[in-house]
Amino acid sequence: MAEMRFSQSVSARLEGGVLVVAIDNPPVNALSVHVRSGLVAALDYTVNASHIVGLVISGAGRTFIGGADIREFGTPPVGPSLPDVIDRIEAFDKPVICAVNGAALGGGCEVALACHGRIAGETATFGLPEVKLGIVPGAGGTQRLPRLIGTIAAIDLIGTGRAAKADEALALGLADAVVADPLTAAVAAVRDNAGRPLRRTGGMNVPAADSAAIDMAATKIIAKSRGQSAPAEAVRLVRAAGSLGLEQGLAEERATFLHLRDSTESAALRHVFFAERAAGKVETLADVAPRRIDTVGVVGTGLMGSGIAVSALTSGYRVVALEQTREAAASGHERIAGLLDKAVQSRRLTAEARDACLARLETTAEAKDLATADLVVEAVFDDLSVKTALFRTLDGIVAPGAILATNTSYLDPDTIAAATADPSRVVGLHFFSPANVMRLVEVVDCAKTAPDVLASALAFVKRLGKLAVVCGVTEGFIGNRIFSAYRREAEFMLEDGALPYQIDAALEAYGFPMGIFAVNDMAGLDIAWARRKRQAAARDPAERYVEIADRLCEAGRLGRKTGLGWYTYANGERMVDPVVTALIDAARVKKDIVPRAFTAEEIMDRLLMAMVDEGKALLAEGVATRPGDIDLVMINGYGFPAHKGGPMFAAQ
Ligand code: 3H9
Repeated sequence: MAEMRFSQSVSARLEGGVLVVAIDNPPVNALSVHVRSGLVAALDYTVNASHIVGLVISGAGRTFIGGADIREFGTPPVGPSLPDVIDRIEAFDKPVICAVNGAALGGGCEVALACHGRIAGETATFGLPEVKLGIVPGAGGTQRLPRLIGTIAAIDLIGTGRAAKADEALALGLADAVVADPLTAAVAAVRDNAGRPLRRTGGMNVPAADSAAIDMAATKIIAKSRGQSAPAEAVRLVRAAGSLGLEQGLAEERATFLHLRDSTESAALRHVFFAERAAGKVETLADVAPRRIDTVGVVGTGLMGSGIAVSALTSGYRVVALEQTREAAASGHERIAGLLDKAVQSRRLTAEARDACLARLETTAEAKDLATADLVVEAVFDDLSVKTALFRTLDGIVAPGAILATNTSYLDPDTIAAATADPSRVVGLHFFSPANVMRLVEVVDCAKTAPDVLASALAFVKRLGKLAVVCGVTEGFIGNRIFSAYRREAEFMLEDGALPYQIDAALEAYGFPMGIFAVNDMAGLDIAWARRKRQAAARDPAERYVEIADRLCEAGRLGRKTGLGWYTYANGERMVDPVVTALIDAARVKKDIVPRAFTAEEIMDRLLMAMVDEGKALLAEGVATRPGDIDLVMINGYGFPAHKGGPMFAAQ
């Protein structure tokens, strides 16, 4: 039978008395207004058609339904609303079964929950990721999911926003079956259920659970929420499902959803969502094909190099890791294998996947073994002469089409590129440590980087599952330049009257996992000290310079590794140290500064302004492309709380 069309994004065909509805709203089949109206039209059509026994809902392409259309948030509501569509599905007299071919997220999962059965394909995923957008599910998710899978499992899924793969969904009772061809199975399920009493999730009771275990699950979510409202609200609503009736629970959920949708927290997280999708997109590269990368060379297998090697291995690349001696290569192999073992222990990797990774790994002390690499990433000591010498050598070894990437944090990649005969093949890949864990990579578009080399670097980072932010050449790139500016401001406040613990407390209350002085202690104070000593001769004597960090280092206080830094450390705890307070006092006296009191608000205002001013400078210089890119770097590399949207967003 010919295709029927219910709206611009919803069509259907009849298959033996079953109306097979397809949602086709690229890119992710979001529940935009014409999808909602199309679903209602399909239900209306079916209700009056005696020859149709029921419906299957499916999604075209790789996704089932990616959720509500986030772009519609903030625009005037247009009916039918999603909760109304979903209530209609659940109450429908004929069976409605969904064929979940891919991701069923947010509103998409809520549509699935309201169906009378859920057949999953092998690549299906189910999740309610609303908390990641600063909201709670708003179309029944917090009320129907606990009825189907129990309160504790629902708190975990909704409170974290994580998605469950098909097998887990089956084990939880969220999917009824996992099959290779969900559409055919769903059509059969509609026929089986026709004329029988239907299983309506909203009509079920929430299974009883131990209240201490519920408390524990809730506490775990709230402890991780770093001051965000949505996770706690989601947990409250899921728990309420056990005591409130469906109607009252849905009303409570709707009110909370609408309130949070209009919050700054949600606006910030939506900004982050869209900034992430925009990052790494370079207009001029739209028609540029990336080069093929199968084998990745990694030079240096220290903390950074081994992390990069692990990332590449777990993403399916073959890796050749180079060290200076055979002994160092053997320890590098051990370090990489150790990281893979840890991933197996924490269940991020299966034992088989680890073995496959190790089979793709070669460690060597012979530079010529890098000849087969399509991309070489260096992670050696951050010294210009070391790096230029290395690039000169690599240039003579790798194939003409191979790409050379530097992981420098502060050196000028153009100078490094100039050591090669073909600087167009050089790009910066600034990973953050530990590279197998941290998502962010600053992709540095050097003066002579060829467009297809940049496109290849972006494709490589994407395949690693990481977040690429493109930036131009400047000392410290986006992140370290902003970090330096805000550290400078923190040190000015130190001299003017604030103490390290006060500044750290203000940052931590704002949502940073750790204040700047505690972070410096963790990273070690000696690297920045060495850089300051190198730069001393070039420093403008009229520029304000705070010497306190130098005095700390001279006193052997190099951070956590020495047990002493901006704080004293004992048994893993940081404590205010009167010796540091005395050093700070002495620095003030030396400059005739009379200390004054700072409020947490003033501290945060000044730190934010320092970040924003530097961010604006980076945009003006063309180093950063969009304010959102700067926000992503600070969120993913420097602990800026995502629910505040990053410094550029927060400053608006
Ligand atoms: C919700 O459902 C609330 C309800 O409870 C209650 C309502 C009453 N809307 O990520 P990608 C765009 S809240 C609009 O690169 P992938 C995205 O911007 C929602 N647009 O693809 C990008 O656009 P562009 C809960 C969306 O294949 C393009 O699609 N749902 C939406 O790597 C491709 O995106 C979520 O939070 C959307 N919902 O991953 C799920 N989603 O090409 C959010 C994506 O112009 N989405 N776009 O840059 C995802 O997690 C991933 O997009 C997904 C596909 C896994 C689906």
